[in-house]
Amino acid sequence: MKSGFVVLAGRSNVGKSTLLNALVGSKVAIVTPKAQTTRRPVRGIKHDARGQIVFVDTPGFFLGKKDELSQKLNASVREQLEGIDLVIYVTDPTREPGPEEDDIQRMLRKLPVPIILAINKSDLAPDRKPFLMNMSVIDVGQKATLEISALRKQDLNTLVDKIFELLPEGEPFYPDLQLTDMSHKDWLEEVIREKIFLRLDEELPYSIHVEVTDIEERGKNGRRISATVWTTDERYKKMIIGEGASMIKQIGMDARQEIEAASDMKLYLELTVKVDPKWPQRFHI
Ligand SMILES: Nc1nc2c(ncn2[C@@H]2O[C@H](COP(=O)(O)OP(=O)(O)OP(=O)(O)O)[C@@H](O)[C@H]2O)c(=O)[nH]1
Ligand SMILES: [Mg+2]
Repeated sequence: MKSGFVVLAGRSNVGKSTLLNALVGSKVAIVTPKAQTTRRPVRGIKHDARGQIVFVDTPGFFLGKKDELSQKLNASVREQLEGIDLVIYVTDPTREPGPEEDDIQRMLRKLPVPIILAINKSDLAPDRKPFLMNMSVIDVGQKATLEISALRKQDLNTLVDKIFELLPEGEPFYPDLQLTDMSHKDWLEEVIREKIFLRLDEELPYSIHVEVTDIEERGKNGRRISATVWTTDERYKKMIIGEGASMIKQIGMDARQEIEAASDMKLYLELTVKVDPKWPQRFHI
């Protein structure tokens, strides 16, 4: 049997979390079209007759901002690259490779483990991928270069075959049915944060953090969840709540729908928006 830790690394928005979910076969990580969606190094476990792969999703490497959260996210990527067995370097041919790509490549070249370069979004038409050529000449000493589509689940079998080829022999790390290492509370916070990211415009999501404060069982099939949505500015708080609380209601409905569908329970979700300019300092990954 084979087993090992495989880190998904790459800049923001290339599709690392989409790929994690596709490889595990279940929605473990949240996905949005906005940069810096992933904040925690979520693990997703793939069980296979050949062995077990523990995929580690990382935050997108991001150089544009010098704020505290971005620094922590970048530090987390570096940390996750230690003590692992393999890296999948995910790239996106729709966007021009910037300084982030150079930085990631410098980091990867120093690693003592095999690398697979996965050029994602192969489902898109050629005119949507003007930087495909730039991606296909990347050389970080990788063992293989593959074009895949995480969204359409194309060529993922080839990717998994290659991973098993390169993984060391070993015993499984997690029991058979476990698909993630995330706690239920963390998962709830992530789902709520995803819904906020999807509803709100542009920069606002980055100033938001969700904290589940209470989970209370209500009878046999009911549950009441209280969560605080932290933001850094009074102005943002107004936007999250919306006219006549319309935005926060909508976000609550979106989140409730997904959580109910996943847990088969009736849910009462109570969201409170609070301001704390210092939450990024309190944030632990
Ligand atoms: N067309 C296409 N879109 C994709 C594919 N994979 C991901 N996407 C889209 O790309 C966007 C970003 O996807 P994520 O999976 O959140 O990207 P990420 O790399 O995890 O981003 P961060 O967590 O911010 O670092 C979403 O809108 C996805 O739907 C793909 O194979 N094809
Ligand atoms: Mg992500």
